[in-house]
Amino acid sequence: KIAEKRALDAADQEIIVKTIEDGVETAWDRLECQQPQCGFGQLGVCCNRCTMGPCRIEPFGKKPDRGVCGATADLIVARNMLDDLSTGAAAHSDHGREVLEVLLETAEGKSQGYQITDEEKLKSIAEEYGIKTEGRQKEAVAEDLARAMLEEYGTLKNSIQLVERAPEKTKQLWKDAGIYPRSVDREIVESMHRIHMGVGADYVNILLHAMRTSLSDGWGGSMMATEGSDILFGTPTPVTSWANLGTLSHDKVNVVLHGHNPVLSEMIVKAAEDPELIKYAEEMGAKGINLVGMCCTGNELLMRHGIPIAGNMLDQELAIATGSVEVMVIDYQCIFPSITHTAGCYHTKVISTSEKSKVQGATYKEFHPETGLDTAKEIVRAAIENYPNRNHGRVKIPSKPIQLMAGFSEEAIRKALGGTYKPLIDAIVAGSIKGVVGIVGCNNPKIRHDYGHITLAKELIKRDILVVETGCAAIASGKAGLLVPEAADLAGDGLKAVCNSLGIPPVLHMGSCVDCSRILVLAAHVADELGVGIGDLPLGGAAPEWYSQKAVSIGTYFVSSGVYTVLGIPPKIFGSPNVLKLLAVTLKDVVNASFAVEPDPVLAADLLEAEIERKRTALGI
Ligand code: BF8
Repeated sequence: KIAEKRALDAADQEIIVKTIEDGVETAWDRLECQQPQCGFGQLGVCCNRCTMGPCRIEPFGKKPDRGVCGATADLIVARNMLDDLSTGAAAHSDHGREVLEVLLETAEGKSQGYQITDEEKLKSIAEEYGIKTEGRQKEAVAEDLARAMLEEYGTLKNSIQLVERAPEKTKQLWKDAGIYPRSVDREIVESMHRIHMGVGADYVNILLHAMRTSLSDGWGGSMMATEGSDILFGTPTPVTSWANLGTLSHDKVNVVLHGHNPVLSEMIVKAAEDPELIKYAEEMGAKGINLVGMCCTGNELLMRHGIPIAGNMLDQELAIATGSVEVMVIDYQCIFPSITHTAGCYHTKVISTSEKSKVQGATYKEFHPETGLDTAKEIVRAAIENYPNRNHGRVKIPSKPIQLMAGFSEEAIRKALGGTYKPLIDAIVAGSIKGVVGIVGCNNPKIRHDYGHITLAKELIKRDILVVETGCAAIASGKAGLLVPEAADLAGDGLKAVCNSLGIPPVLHMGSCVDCSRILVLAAHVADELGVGIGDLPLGGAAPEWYSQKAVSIGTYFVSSGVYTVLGIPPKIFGSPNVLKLLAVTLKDVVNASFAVEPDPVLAADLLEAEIERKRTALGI
């Protein structure tokens, strides 16, 4: 019963029961211990920014109505939101920077194990940047491009090249609103400045800067992470694989790759193919090495190599609780600080690899691109050596992994459509596809694991709305069997016919969370073909189970780009009716899109469908 309440997926439920039997604490237990959670915090009206505080505002119109410095609820809520959003934008963008640093080192011949895989993409992006490509070695072009992209982080030219990809009408809206992003780092640093006590005191101005910062993430840092990764590791093409905790193996060495940056996990994939290490695994009594992904680094590997994915954010503790994981390798983001505590209940070793993300109790193997492959081999070796410590009597692995299809990069979708978006546009005009919704974001123990994602996705495809997904939402759909062409049977007649004719699922896995940038590029291409702005298209966004600061940034750059976005978890803004009104209503006049909050995924589908119909009517279709 408890397991069913906590998670939708049968494989997850099986292991939740095991955590209870084994006495292993999970996020669901910790959420229970936190009840009741602080109401001031939930409303966003507490401020802990300076030592005159902490302060909190009485949310029902009584005193205190100002902090010691005089900040109102509006200002406190807006500042807190900008703080969260900038943290998220920084996480995405710093990940992008690391990818570009590896691209640069690879171009200079200084990295170990990396190569430039997608020359076509290298060339086309270099051309966007005005870098000469003809007659030049790919390494020389890559070096110039990596430097040009890294320069975008602190550029003095007050614009980011990739932002140019946005449709003219959309960019004009940003210019008119004064939110055109200038550089990646600058917007984040300026956010930190603006939220310092005694700087920004106008909540509207704070929120406009939040929009600008989010755009520097979506069309800047995140997009650079995606493009840099594609150049280094290949642009994804459709691939089939498997999902859920059943991807763990009873008789092979299990290595779970958890985190976000593919620069580490790609090397582990190479290391695990080393015949010497495979032989070593056999000598240690295993039948081989089994790599599985988790969260977004798992998505990166799934998209490019078809590496099976064990689960999304709330599966990290469950994977360990199967008792079958020799090593969980982590880089950064979305890793529970208690992961080593969980691992301590079994034989699992947690190996942390990033100087930015050390975890107490983990084995630390600092990862550098110059020695990338050697370090990756050391990690795989450590996993193999831990295999004899597995207590097979304590192992429980769900029996049935679910098949899925992933790899739908923007380029792959365009190719599946025959090289242009015209067939998609025709289908939308004809009404066989009403519109497209991006379901993105996390898990959150406040919502039954995957219930929000799956219920919403099913509702939308039933209504002939094509769904594109990234992050933990996409993994949820993989576990639920929505990422296979046969899932088109669950779609409305129009969408079903389109999926069947193209041989694609009705829910398309577009990648990791930084790959939400792929959704932006797709939207920009469609808008350009029609000569409109993104805000004119019948699109929607949703984050039914979001938890992270990164999701605040994604949601805001979706809305700022013109995509109406429904959140399943209330953001911490309800203590300020003015902020609420600005985000849910006023923004429509600024960027032709706004936020909505709707915890019930069926009602969320109603909202998204209604918005899509409104946009269709405005387009005259
Ligand atoms: O970057 S969806 S829980 S894993 S934050 Fe984290 Fe959320 Fe998952 Fe990927 Ni994105």
